[in-house]
Amino acid sequence: MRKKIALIGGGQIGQILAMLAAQKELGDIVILDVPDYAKVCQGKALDLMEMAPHGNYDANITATSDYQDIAGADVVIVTAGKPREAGMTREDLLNVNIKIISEVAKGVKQYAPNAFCIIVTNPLDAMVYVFHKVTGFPKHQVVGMAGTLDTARWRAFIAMELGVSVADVAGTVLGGHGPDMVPLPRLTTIGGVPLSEIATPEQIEKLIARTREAGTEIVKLFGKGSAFFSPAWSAIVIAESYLKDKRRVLPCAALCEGEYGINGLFIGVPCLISGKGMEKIFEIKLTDEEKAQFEKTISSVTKTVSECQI
Ligand code: TXD
Repeated sequence: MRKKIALIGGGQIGQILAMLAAQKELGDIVILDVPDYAKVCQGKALDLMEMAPHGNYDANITATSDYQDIAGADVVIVTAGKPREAGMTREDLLNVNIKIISEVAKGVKQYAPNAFCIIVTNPLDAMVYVFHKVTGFPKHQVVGMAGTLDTARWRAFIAMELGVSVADVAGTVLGGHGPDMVPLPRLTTIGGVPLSEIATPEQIEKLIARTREAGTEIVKLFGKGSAFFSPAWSAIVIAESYLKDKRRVLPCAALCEGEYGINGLFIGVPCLISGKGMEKIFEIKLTDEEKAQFEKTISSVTKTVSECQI
């Protein structure tokens, strides 16, 4: 019996999610979108079915606007919401996306109460908080996808800057999905060699700045809409770890209840993603400087969450 993956939102990221989940044969896929867009999503689903012979994957891919069709989903990935336009901050999306995420949360709670849920919609740290609040799901069942994207960007920029393979760049980014996220150069290595022994302090500062502004850099190039290839793959990495019990340790927005001295906030931290969902949060012993940066991102997320009227 194949697993079932529900993609709530079949737009830019949703369509790539569907393609990647199919190519990886993670399960059958149901794309859910608003009635006005459901037919387009049905076209995308059919198009992906017609790609299967070349892609050599077996998956039943459908689209709907009826939550009954996501019944029993094992994984739910939520991209429903408005993306940024040039000049907008992620927080500018707060009020419009709170309404959408609250509606989505009610539908998921009713029809897929046991699903492992990966929230993508921005402002991410607030939207995963809202989804968790409205569903009342246990914390192991809900994560936000941002850190896996921010970490991929951090690693990609380092590889581009230093002319090395991305495969050998290891590191992580903590905190909120915003301009005060916390890349950790101290814990970043290239083939085991500490970043600080290969890159100059100026290069490291440039890499941190570019990672923090990576989303905005793409929004500016697009003018309307935001990144979709890298966010899609970053969400699939989490879904795959859950579905295959790969036990990856990935930076996700998880509900901290005491970890890092935080209580009741979703924030980007290293998480063990297993067949049980978000099984465990790993704490890193941060230096005083890293702690100060982490405090800054926590206060930004706290401020955005405090503005969520649900
Ligand atoms: O790292 C991250 N978390 C971010 C997330 C990285 C990039 C993009 N980030 C955010 O994801 C972005 O700011 C948006 O809030 C979401 C989705 O971005 P995407 O680029 O996929 O936006 P689209 O193409 O507008 O797709 C959104 C879809 C679209 O098809 C709408 O019709 C649908 O969401 N939508 C809904 N579906 C179901 N139910 C409701 N109520 C609904 N409202 C809109």
